[in-house]
Parts: sequence; structure tokens; C-alpha cells
Amino acid sequence: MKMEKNTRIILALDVTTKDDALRVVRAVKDHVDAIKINWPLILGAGPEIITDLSKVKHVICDLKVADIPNTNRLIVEQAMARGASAIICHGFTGDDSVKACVDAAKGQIFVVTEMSHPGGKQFTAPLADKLAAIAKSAGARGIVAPATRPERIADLRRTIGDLEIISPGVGAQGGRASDALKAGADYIIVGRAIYDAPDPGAAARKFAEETASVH
Ligand code: NUP
Repeated sequence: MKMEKNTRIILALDVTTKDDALRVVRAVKDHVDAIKINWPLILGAGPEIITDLSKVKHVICDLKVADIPNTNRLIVEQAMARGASAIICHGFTGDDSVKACVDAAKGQIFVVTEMSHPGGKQFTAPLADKLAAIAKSAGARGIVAPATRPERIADLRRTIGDLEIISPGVGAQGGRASDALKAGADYIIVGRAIYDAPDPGAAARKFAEETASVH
């Protein structure tokens, strides 16, 4: 399934049961372009959840794949076979490991650069430009860059040219959707601020109004 670019919101669906996942997706599906799932949901609901959700939306598996090339290839092949449209991998493992992911996903890979949490400044920030350069040279689809530090989104954009930027850290981590988009993100990633809201549908609609106001 192709990833739309309407609201430019990717839901980070870090709930841990299938029931919760389907309840949130039902409420927000008209306001988000894709669903990103991570280990909490895959371990809680089982990997079949990838296939279930892929019938509703483009699914990005945030597996943060970080191994030797052969193991990376095996992981990515399994996720793609279950219906993932794209996978997130780490870049610190080196260009051969990233290339193995890119080949196995036919290009549909996002590489983590500088991470959005405070600890992301420790090790990932000093390497972020190199990680972005690896994404570009390996033929990845894009990078993950922090909405909590929008100025870094703009810096990393200079390294990657027209690759896509998906940006977590909006809401619960303190970043703002409009700042991330203005800095050059293609999509924002929002988790707790939507799925933990008393009315996830209304919360997603509110973010969609904000993203619509940024051109
Ligand atoms: O640097 C990163 N920061 C980050 O928060 C890279 C990520 N992949 N994420 C993920 O984005 C994180 O694992 C979670 O799934 C989501 C953010 O969720 P929230 O802070 O909006 O709840």
C-alpha cells in the first residue's frame, strides 16, 4: 500500500494489545497517513499485527534493525513478507549492514540519525551527519530525525537532498508538529499525544489541523 501524503502524520502505535491497536486505528485512520509499529505492539500482539494493520494503512516497522548484514536481511525479509511497507534500521552498524536492509526492502528503509530523546545527544548527535550520509549512499528512502531539535532536521536535510524525513518527538517529548515541518520534515510521528489522549480521534484531528496550516 502506498504511503499517502495528506495529513503528513504517522501514528506511532505503541500500545500492547491488538484490541487497543484496532480501537485507536479505527478512531484516527482518517487523520493519519501511515502507522508506525514498534516492538511493544509486535511483541504484545504478535507479528500478525503487521499484516492486520497493513490492510488498513501503510505500516512502517520501527524494528531499529542493527545487526550484521545477513541477520539484517533476514529480519527485513520477514517483516516485508508480513506486509510492512517500510522498515526503520540503525546506521551505526555501517554501510554494509544498511545496504543489506535496503536491498531486502527494495529501498523502503528509513535510517535513524540523531535520536529525539535527551540521551540522543550523547552518541547519535555527533554521528548524525555521517548516519544520514550512509542512508543516502545506501539508497534508503529516508531518515528519522528529531522534532525535538528542528534545527537538526534542517541540517540533515542538506546532507540527504530529496530523501524523506520522518520526525518523532512531537507531543509527549516536547516537539511541535509545525516546527518540524517548517524545518523540512516530510512527516511527523506522533505516539502518546494521540493514542493516550482521552479521545484519540479528536487529538489526531487537532494535529491534522496544525499540519494543514504549514505549507
Ligand atoms: O529518535 C527517535 N525517537 C523516537 O521517539 C526514533 C524513534 N523511532 N522514535 C520512536 O517514535 C519511538 O520509539 C516511539 O515509537 C515514537 C515516539 O512516540 P511518542 O514519544 O510520540 O509517544
